[in-house]
Amino acid sequence: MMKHAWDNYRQYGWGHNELKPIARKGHSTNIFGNSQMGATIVDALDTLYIMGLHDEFREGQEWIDKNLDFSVNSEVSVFEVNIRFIGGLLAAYYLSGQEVFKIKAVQLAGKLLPAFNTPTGIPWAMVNLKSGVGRNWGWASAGSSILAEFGTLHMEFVHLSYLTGDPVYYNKVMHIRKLLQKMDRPNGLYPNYLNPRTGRWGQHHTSVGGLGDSFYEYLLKAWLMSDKMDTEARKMYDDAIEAIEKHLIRKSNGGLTFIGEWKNGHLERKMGHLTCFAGGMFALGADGSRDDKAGHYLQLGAEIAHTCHESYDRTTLKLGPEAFKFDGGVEAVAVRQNEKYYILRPEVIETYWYMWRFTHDPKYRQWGWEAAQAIDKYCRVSGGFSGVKDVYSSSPTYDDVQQSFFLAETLKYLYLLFSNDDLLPLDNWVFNTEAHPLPVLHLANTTLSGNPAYR
Ligand code: DMJ
Repeated sequence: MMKHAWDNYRQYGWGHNELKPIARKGHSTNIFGNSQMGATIVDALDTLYIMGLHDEFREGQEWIDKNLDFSVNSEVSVFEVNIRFIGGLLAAYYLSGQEVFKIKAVQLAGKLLPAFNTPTGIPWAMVNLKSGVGRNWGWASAGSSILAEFGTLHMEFVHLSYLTGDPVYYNKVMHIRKLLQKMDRPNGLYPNYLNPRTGRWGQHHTSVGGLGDSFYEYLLKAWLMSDKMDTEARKMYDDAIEAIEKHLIRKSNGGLTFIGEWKNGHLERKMGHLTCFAGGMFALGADGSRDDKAGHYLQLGAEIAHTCHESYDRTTLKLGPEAFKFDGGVEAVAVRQNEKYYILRPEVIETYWYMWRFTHDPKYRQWGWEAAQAIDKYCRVSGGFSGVKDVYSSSPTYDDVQQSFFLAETLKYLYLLFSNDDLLPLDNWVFNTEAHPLPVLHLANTTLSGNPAYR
């Protein structure tokens, strides 16, 4: 599947950000501005490496060396460029030892820094790579920045300081953390929107899915990647998860555990495909949890994995919808037409993989295999892999996009699910939110905040 996705991108979309596998041409979305930065190449590199596809890896490396240029007049998403490009380049560097990836990651990070020039230091969602001018998405509440965007920079930025000896990156993300720590949180929950001019929350919507998700993930992973030294991050994670469990996690009438969303003063009993990553997060955070509740969090992870599997199993294609409800007799099923699509997302398989690593219960491999077969049957087209618009329809129509995260995440997690645990052991590697593995840093005797001589 990886070969099919890569070869077709190589043939029809090379250098573009993504591939349209049916039209057989390049594709891009507004997260990459009008740039042609080879997002699929950068996102796929470490997967190619891990799978032993070394010729393909070298092709990608050559393209990056010769063509990847960040001085383009293009307005890109700071978050997406960070998780896909900086995360992808850093992982490729750590795995292969090739300097070019580190050099490019640092160049690109320099281009993102102007986004932090706001009255509060909370970055804009978008920045023009040439002019450095930043702004926020027009649709975000009251000109706000998004929690899952400005809160998902920590891992990559700490690694950048570690690798360069320049504390600037570390200082930027620690400033965000300090600011968040000082703020009041309604019911202990973090709202999704924060205004970077005033430092005040926008609408009090809270989500463990889109707009919130990877902020929580990075609190846990900040602790893990610091070799468990960053106890401040662990505490923030524990506090947040306790509030989430109290206010957002419920059991449906049919006994399915789900994570709802807080909106306009009430709990919306709807869960997104994106939210399904949380099963893996709970399992990953079980060890080291407060009050020795490891068993509880592993169980919660298993329950979320089960619910998300049900969301796949209750469809015609055996692929999960974008969002599903637990309301009025409906359980784990999408209701609105515009929530029935599957765009090659990884979160459910990601959770299967973490659950597999922590329990070795064979059902997770079985569920992963079901998903792999369904993707191969319904999303494979002759020019690559495409998302489908309705997982309940027996004659699906395609969206004609091969997302870069399909190669970065979905196929990587599937491959890892059927590999031995000594391939990227979780004691040594922490995966960023785009599934790019970064090594645990042993920083006990060093400081990242002003001592440039630590490496
Ligand atoms: C990926 O880019 C990342 O996993 C991100 O955290 C959420 N969305 C997509 C995949 O669905």
